[in-house]
Amino acid sequence: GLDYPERLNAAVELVDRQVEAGLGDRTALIGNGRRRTYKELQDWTNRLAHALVEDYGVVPGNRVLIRSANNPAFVACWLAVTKAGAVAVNTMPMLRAGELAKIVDKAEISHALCDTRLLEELHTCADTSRFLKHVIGFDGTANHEAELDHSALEKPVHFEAVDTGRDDVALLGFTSGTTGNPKATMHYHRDLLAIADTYAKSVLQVTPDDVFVGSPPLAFTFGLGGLAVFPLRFGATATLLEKASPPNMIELIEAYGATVCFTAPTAYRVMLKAMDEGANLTSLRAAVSAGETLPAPVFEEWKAKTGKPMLDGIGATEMLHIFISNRLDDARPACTGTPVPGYEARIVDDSGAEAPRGTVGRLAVRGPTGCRYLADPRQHQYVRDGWNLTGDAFYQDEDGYFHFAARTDDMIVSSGYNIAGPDVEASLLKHPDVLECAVIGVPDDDRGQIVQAHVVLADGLVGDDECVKRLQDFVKNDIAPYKYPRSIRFIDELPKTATGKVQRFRLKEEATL
Ligand code: 3SK
Repeated sequence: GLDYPERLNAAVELVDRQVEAGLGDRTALIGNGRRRTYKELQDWTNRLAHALVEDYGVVPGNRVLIRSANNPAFVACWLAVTKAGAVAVNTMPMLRAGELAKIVDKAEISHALCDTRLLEELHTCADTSRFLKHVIGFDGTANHEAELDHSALEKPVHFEAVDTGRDDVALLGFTSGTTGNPKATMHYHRDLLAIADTYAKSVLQVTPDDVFVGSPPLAFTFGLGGLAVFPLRFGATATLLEKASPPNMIELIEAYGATVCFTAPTAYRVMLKAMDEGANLTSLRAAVSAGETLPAPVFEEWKAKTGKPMLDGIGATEMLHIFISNRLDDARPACTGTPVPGYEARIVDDSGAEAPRGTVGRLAVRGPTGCRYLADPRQHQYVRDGWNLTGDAFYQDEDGYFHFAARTDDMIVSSGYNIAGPDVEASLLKHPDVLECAVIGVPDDDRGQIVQAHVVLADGLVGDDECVKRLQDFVKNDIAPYKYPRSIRFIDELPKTATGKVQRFRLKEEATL
């Protein structure tokens, strides 16, 4: 159940409990070509925690930034910070000094643990920071246990975890900023367990035999859940990739017989192609797709080629992880599924009243995790009467299943028609010439807005007038003709956040006809 004891430290529950339960010799992490057992991870984490407390003066409540690609050292550092009762702030490796400075200021970061390959930008940020006083390097490539500036190896392997409360903040998750304006969300020790004990337990049905693989950064709560919390909570194995391209994921799936994959639809499309060339992905029993809408053709092709469903789901950094999802034995195309047991969801209109079935409105959700912004006046806009109001427009069908319509800011109003940008994207993606696309509304004197598609063409194709006409005719025949993109621009790649979400706001900023 989710009835956690009042005194609770999430890192203890994720690692020490597995050792106590006799799983110490099982593999917890695979990365940099090496396996680490639960016992090794426990020892490593404890040494790091000693170093944090004794050599760097970390005290409970300190905010500690971690900067690294996905590797075992990242996980060990995160667990050590949590065991020491500090608040982890996990960050993407590609952030620059300016972006890091915003996080450091907002979260009042006192210490930073950083892969030595990524120190430069952090030092630049620390040079002018009034908060960040300790920048501590670790070797993320380590074939030995990562040391904090070489101070952890000599420490004892036993560490008495700080006696945190279940409602103490353990993690600050920064939203990845599809709107360019990041916010910090606070999550408690119990939240970290609740996402595993709801979604991972009842939807993924994780067992100690599972092997996880995936692309989302650990710095994004989607990745932290999928590639650390979920496997560790159930004594399973996480494989970690610093560069999680589809070929690298395929290599791990084949090498370790991975059973659960977390990635985005674009990567699954590439994996589907690779299967035609012989890639063997039969070990996967759950292919989780989130972060972007899953096009129905990708879902269907995956089903046809593997005999297994893709698990589309929606989560949010505010909610920590996935709260609506398809099920392994009940997955429908072009559908996000039903609330994860423990969560409730409904569609509301502008006044906050529940909308009738079939009506597009704002998705509201509540459950064991929820939004608590750190010092942000937008808190009351996001949470009303205990319901978290997401930025997504959905509708609920007659059977109670939830369907994505658009981000609330991706609805396009053109000549009085409401057009959901993702509908047009889904249509364009069915055309073989289109590799990826993003649709936005751009201002138009006659129509208020018109639909503009930004298209990445399949290899070798030329974006000429004929191609524009071909794609427009295709959409007119495929969905209601008023939705067709009156303007099409061809680009080499779509602007994306570090977590793979398309930044439509960037396209809007640049939009000219
Ligand atoms: O859908 C998302 O963007 C998301 C965010 C945080 C955690 C999990 C997910 C799927």
